Amino acid sequence: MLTVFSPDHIRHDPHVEMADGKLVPAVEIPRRAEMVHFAVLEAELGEIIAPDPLDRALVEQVHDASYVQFLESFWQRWLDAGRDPNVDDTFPFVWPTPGLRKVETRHLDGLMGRYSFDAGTPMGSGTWQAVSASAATAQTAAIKVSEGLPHAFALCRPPGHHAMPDAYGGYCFLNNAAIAAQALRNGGAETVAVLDVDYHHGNGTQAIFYNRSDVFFASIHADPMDEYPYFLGHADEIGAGDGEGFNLNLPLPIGTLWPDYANVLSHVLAQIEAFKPDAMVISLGLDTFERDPISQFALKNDDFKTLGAALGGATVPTVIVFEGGYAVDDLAVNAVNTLTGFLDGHTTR
Ligand code: Q9C
Ligand code: ZN
Repeated sequence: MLTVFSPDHIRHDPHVEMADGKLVPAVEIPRRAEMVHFAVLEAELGEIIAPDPLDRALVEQVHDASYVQFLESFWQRWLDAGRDPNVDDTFPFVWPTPGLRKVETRHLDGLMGRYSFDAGTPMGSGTWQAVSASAATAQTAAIKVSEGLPHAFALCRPPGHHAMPDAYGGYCFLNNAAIAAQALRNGGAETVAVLDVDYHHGNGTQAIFYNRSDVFFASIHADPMDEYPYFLGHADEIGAGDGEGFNLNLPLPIGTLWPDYANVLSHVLAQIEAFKPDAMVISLGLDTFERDPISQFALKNDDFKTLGAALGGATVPTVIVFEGGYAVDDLAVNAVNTLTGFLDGHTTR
């Protein structure tokens, strides 16, 4: 399997994050991607290439141009405002919730709130370099699949599935999976299915495609009644307008083990098959693992082989996009288990 990877991810290097009501050590750290990169090399999964430059027009098919401009200009604005250049972790603290106005303020604290939805996502000096390389990674993998490869692995960091059309959050800035899905559409796929198996609901991907019937979004995740992102990902969200019936959420309880997960997964895969997509994107979060430090499902190392094989059974050209997963020392084995399981299971029709 082709892997796309950029070393530029290390430019996003947060040290602390806001969680449990206080600053704690950051979990979305460079070593995550380094571990998976090393594992892919060592397992000899195939060629590893660097991404092509990011196509801004593609990004603006799934994000607002003003939001992308905010991300790109953030650090220069920070410096221009005379703020501490040695801080790696900046956080918003005020948001235009309903009743307030989404004003494009002169003040950076207003702008950060305007373009975010949580305080749990640090930004720093190199965040844009890493974010744009991560999005380019998804774009390149999708184009390779459009050009005829049966599958490709986009080793993205930072992750993307929480990123909204105009807001960052959940460690995500640009929605890599949405960019991959849109690139597959542009490359000739009439219909694309996005299957999100990260522990957390992919609120950003859902929001981006909620009114569209050409991209079917399905997600298996911890019940947002009990888990981040709380305010999206509930089972009654089925899509709207043209997109009604093209969004499927399967929330599962805290503590879910592989057998229950597997049952729901086969149901979702049957729904996706009924949709008859021309191509598929998998948002691959490895935070369903039993020892993930911020998550509460209980998949074991070997379960990821079975997960991969089930995903590979879908028989359509597939882009696998790396999302969450914070048990850093187990990311290597869990990633390779999923990818090799996928390869064992995959045949293109
Ligand atoms: N106490 C992804 O997996 N905050 N994002 C968790 C833990 C947000 C996870 C707080 C978690 C976001 C891509
Ligand atoms: Zn996650």
